[in-house]
Amino acid sequence: MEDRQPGGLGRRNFLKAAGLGALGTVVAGGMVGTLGRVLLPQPASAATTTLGLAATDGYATMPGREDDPLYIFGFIPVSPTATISQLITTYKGHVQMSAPTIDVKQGDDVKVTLTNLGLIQRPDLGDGHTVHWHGFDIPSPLNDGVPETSVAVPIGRQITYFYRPHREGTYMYHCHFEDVEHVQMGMAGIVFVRPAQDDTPTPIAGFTKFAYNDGDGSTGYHRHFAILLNEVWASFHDGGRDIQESVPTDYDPQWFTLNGRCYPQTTWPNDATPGVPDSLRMSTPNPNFDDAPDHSQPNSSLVQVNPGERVLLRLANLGYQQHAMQLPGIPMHVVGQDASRLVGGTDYWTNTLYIGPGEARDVLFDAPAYNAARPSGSDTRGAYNVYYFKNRDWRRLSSLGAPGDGGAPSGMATEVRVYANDLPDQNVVSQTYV
Ligand SMILES: [Cu+2]
Repeated sequence: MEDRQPGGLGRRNFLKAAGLGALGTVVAGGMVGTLGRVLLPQPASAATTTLGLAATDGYATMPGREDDPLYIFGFIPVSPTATISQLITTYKGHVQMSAPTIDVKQGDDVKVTLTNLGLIQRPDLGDGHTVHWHGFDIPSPLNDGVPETSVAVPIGRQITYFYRPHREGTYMYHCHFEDVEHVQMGMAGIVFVRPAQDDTPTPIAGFTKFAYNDGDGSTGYHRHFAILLNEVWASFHDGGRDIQESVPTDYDPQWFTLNGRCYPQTTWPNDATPGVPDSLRMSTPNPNFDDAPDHSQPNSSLVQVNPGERVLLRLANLGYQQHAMQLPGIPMHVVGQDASRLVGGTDYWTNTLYIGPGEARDVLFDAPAYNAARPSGSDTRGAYNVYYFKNRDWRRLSSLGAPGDGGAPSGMATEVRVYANDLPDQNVVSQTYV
């Protein structure tokens, strides 16, 4: 019964075309691709990563809406061993935007437990949530987070997704339940897979960390930063809060964000940075609570580097518009696209990086020398030179259609700060110092 599709590949002809007369050939030939992955016995994982995410709602602070926080949905990192009732008591209504960056290693087992805490502002909604790892090879629909083909997590329940990432690169993740709405409401973040080559016992071209298994160190880096590009359209958020419908084709965002923040808050440190003062935290009054304000946007986009270091920007766009990003004064070397290394001369240098919705880019640059004669500013790490990583479109450097204080940029911009030479080695992705 093979060859049911004229001109197509039936099962037998597919095996022939792949040079696979018998399944044993798959193993002997080291066949890669979907067939090989499904059939080959997999080696034991090197390690297991266990993560907890809770899905709920909350409020974020946007420029011009400081006194009227924006209603959001999202993921917040939680203990994977906490009970559902503990999580509801602690986190329901206190979500963050964007979702935490997930850092995993090629070949590891990864278990992500998602708990749906429900929505405190909209108890009338029975929405489920899922975790969808966008761009992954996931052979099991159950773990792919597309509710129409598997399951969603109902309110008050949890599920543990299982992955073993086989391909390194920069990806993204988002909720796939009524995804046009839930993604825009804030349920999106970056997940990346570090390559097995990071275990190299001897440096390759002077590097010990790499974007991809390149074999020659061409994607090596000293520091890496994960930055999620997005837009925020008030109608979806206010309509969600007020039980009003929004028409997605009217999409007309007022804010343009990096990791859920607008400039200059994009340059504030991560909320988790030791010693960060409250004045540099994204504190959001939560209309539903009388207790301490939420830290609704904890993820910085600040890029702090020493002169001469090679820097990897892990970029993903989960907005609904294409963005054109520039880093004036520093050429950008694009070495990866959509979690694939650009090989055979397809890597490119550019001063304008285009990135569409649902797309990812891996961009390397070399930090320039520090120019002591022309400091741009200083912080507790000392004086620094600034280079702006920013949207090319001036309208996307505004918020609510207006520039920032004193005519400064707002919106989709952050800073690359080049210090004299005193930053310690980076321990975690997107590490910030105060
Ligand atoms: Cu959702």
